[in-house]
Amino acid sequence: METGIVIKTTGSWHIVREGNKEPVPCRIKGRLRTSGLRSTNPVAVGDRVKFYRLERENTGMISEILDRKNYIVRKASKLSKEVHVLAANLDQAFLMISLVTPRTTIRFIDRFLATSEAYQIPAIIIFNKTDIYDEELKGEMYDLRKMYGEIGYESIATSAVEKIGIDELKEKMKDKINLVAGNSGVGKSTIINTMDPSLDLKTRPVSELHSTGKHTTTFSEMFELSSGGFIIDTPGIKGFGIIDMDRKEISHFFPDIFALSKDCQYYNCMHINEPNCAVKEALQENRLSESRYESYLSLYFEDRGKYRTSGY
Ligand SMILES: Nc1nc2c(ncn2[C@@H]2O[C@H](COP(=O)(O)OP(=O)(O)OP(=O)(O)O)[C@@H](O)[C@H]2O)c(=O)[nH]1
Ligand SMILES: [Mg+2]
Ligand SMILES: [Zn+2]
Repeated sequence: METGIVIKTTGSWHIVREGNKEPVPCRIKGRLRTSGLRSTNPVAVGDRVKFYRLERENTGMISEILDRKNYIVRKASKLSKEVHVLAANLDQAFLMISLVTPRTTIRFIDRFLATSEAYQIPAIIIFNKTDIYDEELKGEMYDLRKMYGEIGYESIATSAVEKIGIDELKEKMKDKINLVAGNSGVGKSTIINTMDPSLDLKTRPVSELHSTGKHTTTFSEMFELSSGGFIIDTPGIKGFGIIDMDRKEISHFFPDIFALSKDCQYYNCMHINEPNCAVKEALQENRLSESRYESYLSLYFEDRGKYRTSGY
């Protein structure tokens, strides 16, 4: 029995890599013990597995999934209660966004950040395509980086075209397992190619994305970077719902709101319309960003459909 790491999964085949040996396509042996998570995929990229090689063919069988240090999920579909595990055993998650072509919504950013808080995975925001931001968008990026920086989120500004921020990314990803997620077309695969041209990942103009409606990257896959560390390229995410999160807990995953809430009159204040709510006071005094509060509300009222937002 050998222990390896899943670097790609496509349907019933899971590609397992062990050290520097040639990766082996594996199937799953029987029913695996799972963590009780209702997920559409039993094995995810980043999973550490026990497997054995089948003699004649160059394939293998996975017999066990080792306990996950962590994982990150997205909803399998808008209405489904099932989740899709995007990746497991991550050191950090990069959310790549763009302010134009395509524009990532603030709501989407906050959902991603709250999800990574819930799963205790450090998140870093990448602002890509800065070469096509006009003065107004540059100003907006400045404000957003400042706002998120004050909450404690690091961010990096990049351009694959002008090769900006690439060394900074390499440095941040060194010796770690890194996830890169974000909407389709923001440039995830392109930036990875810029960091390591030998990977030669498939990329496609955003204009073509609209005509086919399909993502260019269709399966998550882990690569070793020549500059050190591993990177997981993922297909563009549309929905990013928070799963199995008690409504009362949502504010715990907004560090800025959570910090303020200790001064609310009621220990169980939901910061909606309770008296002497320190969160609402901070909002009125511009000590809490309106967009953050709105993102909180949109998650809080999600089930009721009241604040359901479009765009993802
Ligand atoms: N101007 C500009 N274009 C970029 C930049 N990075 C990527 N692009 C372009 O954006 C388009 C989409 O890039 P991809 O790398 O395929 O996007 P992706 O995020 O991997 O998309 P999916 O695989 O569908 O999730 C391509 O035409 C890239 O050339 C950038 O920094 N500046
Ligand atoms: Mg891609
Ligand atoms: Zn409150």
